[in-house]
This record gives sequence, C-alpha cells and structure tokens, in this order.
Amino acid sequence: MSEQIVINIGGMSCNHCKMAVEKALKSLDGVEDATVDLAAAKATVNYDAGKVSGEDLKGVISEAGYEVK
Ligand SMILES: [Cu+2]
Repeated sequence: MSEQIVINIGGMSCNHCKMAVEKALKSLDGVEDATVDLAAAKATVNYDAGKVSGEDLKGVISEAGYEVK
C-alpha cells in the first residue's frame, strides 16, 4: 500500500545536502520516490508501507547526518 509522508529536516545547507538526503531515502527498499525541497527544508516521500516504515525513513536521514524535526 503506497503512502506519502512529509518529513521536516534540519541541517541542509546546499544542493549537495538535498541530493544526499534523496539518495539515502531512495536507497531503502520500498521507497518509490523521494523529493527534497531545500528551501522548505522538507522531504516528501512516497513509499510502500508494507516494506518500509516512517521511522525507517527518519532513521536513514539521521544516519546521513541530518536532523529530523
Ligand atoms: Cu550541503
């Protein structure tokens, strides 16, 4: 079942950060699409809730070195 979540992220300062967060999210099995809006400091993620959880998504952002708000 496909779901969408919007996650507020702190610590992103440039386009590299945006790419790093998108890459980290897309590395998870079950993530269908991940788009980071740098100006708004938000990630919008479409994912299969049967494969990956919102907590998993937040965890991988933290592991990449950014703050989940
Ligand atoms: Cu950066």
